[in-house]
Amino acid sequence: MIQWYPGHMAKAKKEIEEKLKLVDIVYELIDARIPFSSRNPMVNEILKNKPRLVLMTKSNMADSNLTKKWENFFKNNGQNVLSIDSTDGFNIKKIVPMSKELLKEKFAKEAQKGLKPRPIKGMIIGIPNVGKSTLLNRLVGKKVANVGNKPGVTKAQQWVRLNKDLDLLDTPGVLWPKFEDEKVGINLAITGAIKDELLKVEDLGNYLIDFLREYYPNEFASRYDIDIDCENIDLVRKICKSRGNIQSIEDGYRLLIQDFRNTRIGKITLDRV
Ligand SMILES: Nc1nc2c(ncn2[C@@H]2O[C@H](COP(=O)(O)OP(=O)(O)O)[C@@H](O)[C@H]2O)c(=O)[nH]1
Ligand SMILES: [Mg+2]
Repeated sequence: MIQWYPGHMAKAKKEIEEKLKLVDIVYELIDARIPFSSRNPMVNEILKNKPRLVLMTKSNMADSNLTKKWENFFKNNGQNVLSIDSTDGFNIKKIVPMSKELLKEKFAKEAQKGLKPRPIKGMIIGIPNVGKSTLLNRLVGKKVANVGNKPGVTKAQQWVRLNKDLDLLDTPGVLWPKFEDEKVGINLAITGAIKDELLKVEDLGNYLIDFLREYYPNEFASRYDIDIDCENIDLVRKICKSRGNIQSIEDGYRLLIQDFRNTRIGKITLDRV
């Protein structure tokens, strides 16, 4: 499995801590399909008391019942949460009003001191592939991410002005995923958050089959029009057969995972509350 060495972790942590000083609020992105597995275990330690809005991305790919349960779970733990989708724009317009509400007191105090009204300063953080760049681009309404990487473009453009209400740091903070828990690693690989080459496709596929059979039997059976009540290997054979052109069992597993990633099986959440 890909590894974050202690040195990398320390560096990523330090980079985010440096940027934290510059912002009023942090947008912590987690994937609505894996709200537990896509959360960095040290995020609380890094963010401390910084105002935070948890954004569950890719919610149009997740099971809406589970998304509601996860929202309630976070709220019950005293966290501010909003499920969004950066591809179809779902709930994106709520981000600024919710941020204003969260920072009401801070801004009221500044006004009392006679300071001029100013935009909120925010930053986006999250593990790779959770949707940081897509959200930034969506909020700005054009491609801005990675502007600093092009030759000839200086890093001067540190802030992106979204509107009169919100400025965002143009480079999101990248957090590392957690690897201690095997199940978490599998969930990250199935959703495509980490490279799956280092995990056996059979292991991922068998995990997914068992999960779908237990929690989404109808969606699973109807996707391939098969009876799913059999050994996994036979089930994969049936999947291969349902698609005439699939030769090897391994390719059958691969197809299944690909179908999951493209939401062809259904809107599925892998982390239960
Ligand atoms: N359906 C859906 N896909 C998303 C969403 N946000 C990001 N993606 C997709 O997830 C992949 C990774 O997104 P990206 O923004 O590059 O992730 P980053 O590594 O955190 O910057 C891309 O294929 C995006 O199109 C979302 O809200 N909904
Ligand atoms: Mg990115």
